[in-house]
Amino acid sequence: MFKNKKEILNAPFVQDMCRATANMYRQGWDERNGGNISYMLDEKDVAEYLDVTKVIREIPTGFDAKALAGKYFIVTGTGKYFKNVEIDPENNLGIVRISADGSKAELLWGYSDGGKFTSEFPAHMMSHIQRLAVDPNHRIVMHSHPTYTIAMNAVCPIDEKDFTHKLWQSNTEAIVVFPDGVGVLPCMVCGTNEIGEATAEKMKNFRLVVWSNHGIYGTGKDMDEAFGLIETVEKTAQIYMLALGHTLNVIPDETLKALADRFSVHPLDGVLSV
Ligand code: 2HA
Ligand code: ZN
Repeated sequence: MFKNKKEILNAPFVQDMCRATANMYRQGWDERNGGNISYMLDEKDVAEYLDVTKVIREIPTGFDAKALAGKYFIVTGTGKYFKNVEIDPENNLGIVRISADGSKAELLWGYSDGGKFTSEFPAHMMSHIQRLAVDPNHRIVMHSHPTYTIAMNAVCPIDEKDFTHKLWQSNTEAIVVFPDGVGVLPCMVCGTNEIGEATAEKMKNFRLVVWSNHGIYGTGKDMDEAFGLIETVEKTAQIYMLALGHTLNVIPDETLKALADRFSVHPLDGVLSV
C-alpha cells in the first residue's frame, strides 16, 4: 500500500537539515556535538515519504507540549555531531510527531542507533510555540555556538538593548537584518525546561536569543532566515571583537535611524537616542 513512497533521503527537508548542519560545522560554530536544529513540517509533505501511521517508538517529551499536538518536526539527535549529519542522516536526525496529550514524541523515522532528539528539545519546542503565536509562517529553531558571539557576550553587560546597540553600531547590515534586536539571557544550565521557558519568553519579542557564555538561538520561516540571522550576528560580533580596544568609529544613532528609514524597518524601541 505504501510502496510508492518517495525516498526520504531525497526529501527537501532532509537535504535542508544536511546542508544547514554541514554549513554550520564548516563555519566553526558547532564543535563536537554542539548545536541543534528543529524544523516544523507539514503532514502532507512527510506523508509523501513516510507511512505516518507507523510509529517506530515513543519518546517522552519531558514537558507539556500539548500546544504542538499532532505537529511534525525533523530534529537533530542528542550527542550527534553536525559534521556527521550529511554522512548518515538516518542516525543523526529524527522525524517525530507530538502526541495528542503532548507528553510523547512519536518517532516516525531516524535516530537509527536507538538515540533521541537533542537535549535542548524543550527550548526548541517552547520556542516554536511562541514564534508560531507571533508569526504563522515560522518553521525553524536553530541553536549554535558561534565563537565571536560568545566572546562578545563575555565582554558586554547582560543587557539586550546595550548588546543590540553595540551590534548595530558595528556594521550597517545589522540594524537592517535584525531591527527587532537580540534578546540576551544570563548564563543558565542548558538542557532544562527552565532555560526553555526563559528562551520562549524572549521569543515573544525576538527572533534571536543569546545564551550567555554558551551560544545563540535563531528562528525563521526557513533555514535561510534562521541561518542568515545567526550569520549576521556572528559576522558583526567578529567585527566588534576585532576592533575592541581600538575602536575610533561607530555608526552614529542618526545614521542607524536613517538606515532603518531607508530600508523601512522599525528598530527595537529604547535602543537609539534619536
Ligand atoms: O547539543 O548545544 O546546548 C549540544 C548543545 C547543548
Ligand atoms: Zn548549545
